[in-house]
Formats: sequence, C-alpha cells, structure tokens
Amino acid sequence: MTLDAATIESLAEHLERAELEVHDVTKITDDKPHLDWEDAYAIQYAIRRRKEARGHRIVGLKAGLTSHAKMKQMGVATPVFGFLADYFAVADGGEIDRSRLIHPKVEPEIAFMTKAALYGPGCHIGAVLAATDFVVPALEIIDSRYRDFKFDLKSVVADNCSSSRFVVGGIPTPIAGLDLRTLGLVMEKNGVQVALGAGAAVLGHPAASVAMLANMLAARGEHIPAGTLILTGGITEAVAMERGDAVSLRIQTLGCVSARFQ
Ligand code: OOG
Ligand code: MG
Repeated sequence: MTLDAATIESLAEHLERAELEVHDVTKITDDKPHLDWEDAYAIQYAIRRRKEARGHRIVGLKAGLTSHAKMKQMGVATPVFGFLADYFAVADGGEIDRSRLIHPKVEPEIAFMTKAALYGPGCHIGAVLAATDFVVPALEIIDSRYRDFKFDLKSVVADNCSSSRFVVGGIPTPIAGLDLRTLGLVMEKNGVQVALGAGAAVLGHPAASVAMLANMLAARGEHIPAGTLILTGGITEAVAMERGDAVSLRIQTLGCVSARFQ
C-alpha cells in the first residue's frame, strides 16, 4: 500500500464522478506511478462502498482480461476482478442509454450463477462445476473512464475494471452434460457478425475464471456467496457501440441475448 486513506477516497470520488458525470479522465497512474495492487483494489472497494452508501446493491462479480483476445487488445497479461451494481443490469432485449456512457464497448461472455459458496485458496474447476446452478449468455458493456480506453492494470482495477452495464438472457442452463469449452458463439452488431468464439477462450474453461476469482477473493479473506452472478470475461475482443446500434449474442445451447443503444 503506497497511498493513505484520504488519497484512496479522493481517487475513488474522482473515478466515480467520471462515471456518473459521463466524462473521461487521464489514467490515475500518470499522477501516482507507484500505486500498487493493494491501492488499486482499495480504490475499487471505496467506489463500491460509495454506491452502497447511496442505496445501491452489489448484485454480482466479474472477472476480466481472462482471454488472450482481451489481453492482447488491452496490452495486459493478468486477470482482474470487479463488482456489478444493481443499476448496471439491463433487461434482455432492452435499451441502453448511450448518453450515460463515455465510449461503450460490448463483450460476449458466459455468466455463472452459483448455488453454493465457493472458497479459495485452492478453488478449482471441479468445485466450481459442483457449485454452479446454471449458466447463461451475457453481454457485458464496458466503458473505461480512461481517455481513449487506454490504461495499465492498476488503473483499470481502480476503475472497477471498466464495468458499466450487463445483460443476461437466453436460457438458464444447468451444466450437466454440457462441455463449456466447446460451446460456440456468434455476436452480431446490426445483423453483421462481429465476433466468433468458444468457451475455451476464457482460461481454457470458463469455470477456471470463477475458480480464479474465488482464489483472488480468498487473498482478501472473502469468498463467492451462493446466489452470485459471475461474468467470466470477454471471449473475444470488445466491440465499440454508438447510439442506434443493436447487438446480439447467440451461444450454442444457451440461447440468445440482445440489447440496443439509444
Ligand atoms: C477491462 C475489463 C475487461 C473482460 O471481460 O475482459 C473485461 C477492459 O478491457 O476495459 O471486462
Ligand atoms: Mg468483461
């Protein structure tokens, strides 16, 4: 930890204001080059507490930068995690108010719902599969508060990993008999195919992303409670969206989820 409590709070306020007032900012490591992982998550958790203090609920968690496509696109190499607040949720087929976002991009993801708590360290794919209630197709709308979507890992962790909206839909599907690695998916923007992939793009198996999340939380003395929605990370590169754009994701067996930017 390199920053004092007052600096953590003021950086949290700075980044959250950028989100709520819809403007970009320079990445925080430009001014605080020595900021470490602990500082970065402390800022993220301060943003989380600010939202809870305003009456918002935390409704899920997300892992990010879990596929090679995403790591390459963003120029980073370590997975990270963030939280999902209640007002991030958009109904399947619903409208996303583009004017509330800075420069949104959409990612195709597989989301898990847990039916039992998951604890690290040592959480593994088998434990995750046993604790999974169902999986669903998800669109994550990321909207980095940083200028031109350019950041380093610590800056992005502090910014709650660019989280802004998410849509889950399709068919909540139990995983027995399902090979999540070979589930194919197609994402379309305005009816044109923009991304193709399979579950294995996420750390070899999307359940590995949930296990990694449990293990990262364990290092903080936390766990994944039963009934948690978890976005496991973009399977392909994220695709930019403007007002009027429609996006849909179809995942083999899991069905379709869509949204429109207005
Ligand atoms: C960071 C968030 C990454 C994912 O699924 O990989 C993420 C970013 O790329 O802005 O949500
Ligand atoms: Mg994501």
